[in-house]
Amino acid sequence: MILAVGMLAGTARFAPGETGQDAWLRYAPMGATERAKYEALPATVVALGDSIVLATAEDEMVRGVTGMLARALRKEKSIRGGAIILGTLAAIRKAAPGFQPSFQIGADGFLLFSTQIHGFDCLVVTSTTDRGILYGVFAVLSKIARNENVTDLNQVEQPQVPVRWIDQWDNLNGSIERGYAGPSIFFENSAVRADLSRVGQYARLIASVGINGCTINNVNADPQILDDSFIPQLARIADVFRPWGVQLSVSVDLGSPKSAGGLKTFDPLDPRVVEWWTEKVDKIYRQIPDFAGFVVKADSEGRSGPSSYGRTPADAANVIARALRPNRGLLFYRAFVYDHHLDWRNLKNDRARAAYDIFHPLDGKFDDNVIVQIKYGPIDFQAREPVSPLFGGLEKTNQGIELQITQEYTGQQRHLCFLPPMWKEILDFDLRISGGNTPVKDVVAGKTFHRPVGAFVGVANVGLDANWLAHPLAMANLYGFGRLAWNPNLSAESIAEEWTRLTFGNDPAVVQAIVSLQMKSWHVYESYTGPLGAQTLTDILGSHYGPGIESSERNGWGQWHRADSRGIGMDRTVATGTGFVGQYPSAVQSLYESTRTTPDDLLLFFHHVPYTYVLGSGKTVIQHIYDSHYEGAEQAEEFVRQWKSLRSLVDNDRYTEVLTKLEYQAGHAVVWRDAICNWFLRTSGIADTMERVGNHPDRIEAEAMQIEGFVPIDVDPWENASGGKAIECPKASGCSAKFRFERAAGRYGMDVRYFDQNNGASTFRVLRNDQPVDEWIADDHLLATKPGGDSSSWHRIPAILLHPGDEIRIEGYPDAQEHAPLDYIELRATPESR
Ligand code: GCV
Repeated sequence: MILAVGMLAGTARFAPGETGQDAWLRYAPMGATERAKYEALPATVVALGDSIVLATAEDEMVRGVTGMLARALRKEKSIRGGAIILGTLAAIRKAAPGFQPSFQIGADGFLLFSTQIHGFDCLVVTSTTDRGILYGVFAVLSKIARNENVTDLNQVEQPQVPVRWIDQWDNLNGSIERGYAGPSIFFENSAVRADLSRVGQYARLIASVGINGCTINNVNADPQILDDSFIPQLARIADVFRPWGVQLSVSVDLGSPKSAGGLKTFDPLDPRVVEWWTEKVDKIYRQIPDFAGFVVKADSEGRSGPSSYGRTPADAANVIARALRPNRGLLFYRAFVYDHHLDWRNLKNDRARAAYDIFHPLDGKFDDNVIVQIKYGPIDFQAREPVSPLFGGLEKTNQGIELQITQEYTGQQRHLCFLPPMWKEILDFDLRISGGNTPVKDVVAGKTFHRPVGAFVGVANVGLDANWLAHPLAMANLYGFGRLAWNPNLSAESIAEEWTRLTFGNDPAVVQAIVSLQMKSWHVYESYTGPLGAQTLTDILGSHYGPGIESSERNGWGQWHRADSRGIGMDRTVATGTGFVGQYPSAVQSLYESTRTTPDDLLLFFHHVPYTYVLGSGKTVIQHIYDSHYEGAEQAEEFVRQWKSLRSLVDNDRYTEVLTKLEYQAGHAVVWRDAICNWFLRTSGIADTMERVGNHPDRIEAEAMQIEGFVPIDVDPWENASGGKAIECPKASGCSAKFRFERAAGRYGMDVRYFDQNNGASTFRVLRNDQPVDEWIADDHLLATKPGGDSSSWHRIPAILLHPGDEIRIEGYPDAQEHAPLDYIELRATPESR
């Protein structure tokens, strides 16, 4: 009873049913003490102008103040008392001629200024543009939500990067490539959705962190997006974006003039193709006057491209860019161009070289409204990669950095992986171009080479799920991307703290615990999925999710780690390897050319070494692989304990959702740990000095139990099931597997490891001496149709009292194509039983 009262007291501070839909813009009501700080805040808001963006800013101010401070904020047309004043510098000077702030504010920047106007105390939110004012309003409301002071303000904020876009990889049929949170908010059934309310909410969210453009469709673009009949539909989305200052852009397929336009060619230099693009772009601007531009993926992963006609990416980009230029549209050309049919037998081949080899020789050949969009690393959004050398190889070309918010290779929003710490390492990395201080963040902001534009692009892939990204804590990545695009000098920790306060409130215990979880999460994820720069050792041919160590080898995709019985890693040195290291400026080359100076966490990206190679840490490579995977899995388990400390401090909905995800993650970390450790043990033949790998004294393999109806199966690849085997039940009436408990009497935690496919929902039951203990249905939506590393899951029974001789029976009842596959159970002695 006491517990129940405590729980109520804890949850009462949250709105019932926190779905996460409002994300960091909840504007949750404050307690009286927090509210007191804002007593002097004016009770009216005056918007000096009538643009649609200014009206949005005014409405947002009212929404935030009424939501958080439980009091009205009156809209007035003129300054007749103390007021929050929203207006451009020009409008404010007109209304209050004496107003002369001594700051320069550039595009999208804003000034928050407490001052007297006509003798009244006012809070001025101003900019040179209405969009800047909207950003200023969000900044004021963020301060209030974080319980910061908003009196005596005198603060200028200027974005460091002019172009801050989100890319979505939504398909017109409503699915999302590498999207993990439900269907598209933009499309369904080959059309723009009738109901665009989620699009409006999304525009509000991204605008609040300063995003000014959004590309709504997959870079693997469907040419239908440019159909004349589709343009009015795109215009509907642009209309929904516009009040939030977000400009619409789309991805286009370079083959469109031929595949959709009926021409016999899509050769970018053919005059008919030039004309086709010009007319198409004109049609778009007639209906969407603030259209932002296009994104192009070409000559990559099967997409058509200029190489079909012997033309270069610059030829292709410029033709479209020239059509966009009269309306100030931008053309993003992705540098993610590579051959995925490389000969893996040739040790000099290297996919990592591709972007630099192709784009560096074209430096200076791109028009000024082209931005070359470069993934942060030379491969593909791995949990650890060095920065792309192309950032240092384009001095006369606009560049943008592409970061991935959707966690394609970093746990797909089932694993917690807060990415700003990784992005910070990339952004802060000093390329030392010509020996200078040239961090990536300055290069991509356009500062280093004095370019007219620079850009940040984040691939977000939010979906219709109420909380946008499926994992309540994953939204910190979307927030963090926006904040870093605005100001790459912010620290990851300060971003985590801001986000947590806005999303979960200001309770210090909550803030401390969530920030700590977030800040550890990337390293933890990396440590159990393939450290030392070997890349994420996942199934690169399929889901990019569970372990798939050999999937990267012996094929043309070029994500090789080249592990064999003697050693591991790609030799990318100039002296003996692929020469990739030579693409960096000379100071960085000398860092990576030698094993001695390469940091441990990138060693295997740059060098092939024997397993016995001794790292800077003093450990051998093989022992590091074992240790880091065990430590990572332990820390994932620790995340569960840490989260549980917030039981009464976080609303029940989000508490439960996060707990379920973290418990699953802790289980999947064990799958990763065992797969990688067992594979390397078998491949290298070198034992774990701590004798953990391959030894599981608490584990009872399903295939070793006494089975009735179940049949043993081999799991492929073998390392993704314990002992390489599992059991399945082909009988509709159900099967059982049992064993006798022979250890000391006591309470034991029982983990049942089973496979949860998405083509059925089997039922499992656990019985002790014929008495039911637990029952569950395997109905998670994991991306797998067979037993393996993607579908492996666990069910935890916290404490079961056992005596020697007890019979434990697991019953499995298949459903559809899922045959109640079972791997093992593990009995963990609880503290009482020891
Ligand atoms: C949209 C990786 C992903 C693809 C993605 C591609 C890209 O290969 O797995 O899904 O395609 O990158 O960025 O173009």
